[in-house]
Amino acid sequence: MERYFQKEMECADRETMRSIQNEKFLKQVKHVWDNVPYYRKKMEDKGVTLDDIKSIDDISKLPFLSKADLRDAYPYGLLGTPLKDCVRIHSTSGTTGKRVVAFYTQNDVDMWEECCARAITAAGGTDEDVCQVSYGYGLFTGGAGLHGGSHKVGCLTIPTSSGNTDRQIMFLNDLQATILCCTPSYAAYLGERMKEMGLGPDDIPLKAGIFGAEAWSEEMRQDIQNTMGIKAYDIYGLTELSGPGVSFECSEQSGMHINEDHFYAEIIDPDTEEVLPLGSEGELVFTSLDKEAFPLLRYRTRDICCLSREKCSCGRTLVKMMKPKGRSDDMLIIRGVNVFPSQIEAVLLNQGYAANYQIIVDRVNNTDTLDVHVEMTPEMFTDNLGEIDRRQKALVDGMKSMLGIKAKVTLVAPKSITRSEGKAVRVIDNRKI
Ligand code: DLL
Repeated sequence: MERYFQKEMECADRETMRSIQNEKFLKQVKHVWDNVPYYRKKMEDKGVTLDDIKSIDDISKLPFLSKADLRDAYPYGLLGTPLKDCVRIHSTSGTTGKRVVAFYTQNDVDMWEECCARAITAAGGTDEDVCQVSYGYGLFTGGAGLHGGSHKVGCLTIPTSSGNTDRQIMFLNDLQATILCCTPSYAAYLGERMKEMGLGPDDIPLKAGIFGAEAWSEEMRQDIQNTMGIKAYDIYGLTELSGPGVSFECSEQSGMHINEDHFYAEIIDPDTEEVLPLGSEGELVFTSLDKEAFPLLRYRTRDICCLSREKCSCGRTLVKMMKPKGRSDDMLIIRGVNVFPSQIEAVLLNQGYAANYQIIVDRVNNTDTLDVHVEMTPEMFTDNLGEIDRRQKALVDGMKSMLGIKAKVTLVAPKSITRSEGKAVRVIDNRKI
């Protein structure tokens, strides 16, 4: 039987949801107009005033916000409430330029945690469950978000944070955790370590995993599900909007339901900024509908995906977003061809490798080079050069047909590529240096 955390919202009919969105949207725009001079100026520069926004259908009149705006307004420029009403900040892990800092009032934290509670419930979580949160705690939103959600559901929460892998496995075992929350790359690493320790799917009581914060393929899902004997659910979100729980997967595991009573989604063409019809692939843009401290209107996420309103067997009516392929800024352009790391990963997993790889891009004599280092699994490890050559060739061919360009593939020994405890770093692009 499907369980819901807030059924009236998760299963609302279209008309009801649209009217909730409409009402909240008008309030949110007024809140921004009145309290966020940075965005109000952007509206005025575009010749738009509050009078032009009469319903959510007028959303396309509003200007977009980008990460550059958030950096520009750092730290307080987009704050919608007095600082004394805020109770928390979180921050993105941005490696370049200023970090983005997001602010939360207590109501914002409650809304965010409820979104995470919806995700945990959709993964089968109840107050009978033991939920181990192995996302990093701190400025990163993964730990705090799922932790709060787990409390709201009433699970016994184990706040391990990430790292110390053997201790993670000890707690999973000793405290009989039934739900594991971490990045998919860390889940894969935990699975690998369990295997090494002689623990199979039947030795641990885990039943579900809630894995997100980075792009991961269907093949990787299968791999993790088989190794741990669990159902692996995707969860998506970003610090700017709250954190994890902007959208979440249900038992159908075919895309993530967006909590659209809080976040209104649009898909645009990233080059022309034109809004695209339902089902088209493009950049995901979100408008928060009821945030207080850090309201964002038409925020460009850079994530590439598409939306679907196909009926879902779980009974939820919330619009779904398909797995993001990765960010448009993760997309590599190699000799003029668009390449997403997730495409390379799909080729590897299809040929029986684990997701332990590194992509190295460089420019030699004005030509881009693409080198992929792929770790052999212990079972396939060999010093037979003919066999290694055959395997490398099969990967080169697989990548050629997936990407349309030739990559150089080097097979490396098991365990030679550093494992990730949070978001995996898959790409080294030496062209930028
Ligand atoms: O990664 C929040 C989060 C924590 C989501 C835990 C899920 C679980 P940021 O660090 O701000 O926040 O990074 C946000 O990560 O724009 C996407 O590019 C990517 N991302 C997040 N979830 C997914 C996912 C958190 N399920 C950025 N699939 C987003 C693909 C994801 N990409």
